[in-house]
Amino acid sequence: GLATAPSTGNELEGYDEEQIRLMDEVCIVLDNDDKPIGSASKKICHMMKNIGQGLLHRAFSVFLFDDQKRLLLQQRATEKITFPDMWTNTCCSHPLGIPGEGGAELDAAIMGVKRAAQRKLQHELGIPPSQIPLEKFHFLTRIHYKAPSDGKWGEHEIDYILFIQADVTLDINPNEVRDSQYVTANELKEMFKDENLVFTPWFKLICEKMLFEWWANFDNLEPYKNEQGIRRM
Ligand code: DMA
Ligand code: MN
Repeated sequence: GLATAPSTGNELEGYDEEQIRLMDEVCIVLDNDDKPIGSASKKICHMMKNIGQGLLHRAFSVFLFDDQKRLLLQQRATEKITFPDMWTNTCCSHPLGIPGEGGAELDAAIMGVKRAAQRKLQHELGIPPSQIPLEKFHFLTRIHYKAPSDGKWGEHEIDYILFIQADVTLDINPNEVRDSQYVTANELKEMFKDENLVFTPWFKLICEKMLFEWWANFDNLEPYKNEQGIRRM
């Protein structure tokens, strides 16, 4: 396995208690080709000193659209340990080392991230799973990216991009989400011009390289779905 730096135990001092607790979640550790090679805590996976050693884990990013094709954005809570207060796509998190969320082959991995997405859309935004059935999620592609949050924490992930169009009710978890807003593509482009708003690095990457093209082709997404390759960013 991959040698990670020993934890000194005080890395989480001063952060929100619930967010500290969530750092015990078990993430899926990957090789560069998205094959699971083990597991490690969310805390271990997000420490820059381990990322610097090559530690890589599986993640997902959901883009949820309403019936008018507006995208639901969220602003991350101040309590988040990584990327607090930043605006981003509807919901991001990790499939965990629990039954149903893993998978070595792409088809099983896609099913695993859809289950994780349903779980986290409920946890962060209070969306009932019945409003977002698994078969409504569409897998587009995977991106492999690395991004520091601050000196101590960061991301290094293979991130599964999922689209879903659904009418949902929200019951925001304030420990996760500070604000939310539906936007059109033009409204999002206007938000990017506002110097007072900060966006997560993965959301900016996905927007620059793919999102606006997908969004413009919303009614003809078939050619963009189920991409087999991993986009390295
Ligand atoms: C992690 O998101 C996943 C990506 C794609 C950055 P997150 O920090 O919001 O995870 P969680 O909600 O589990 O804290
Ligand atoms: Mn992560």
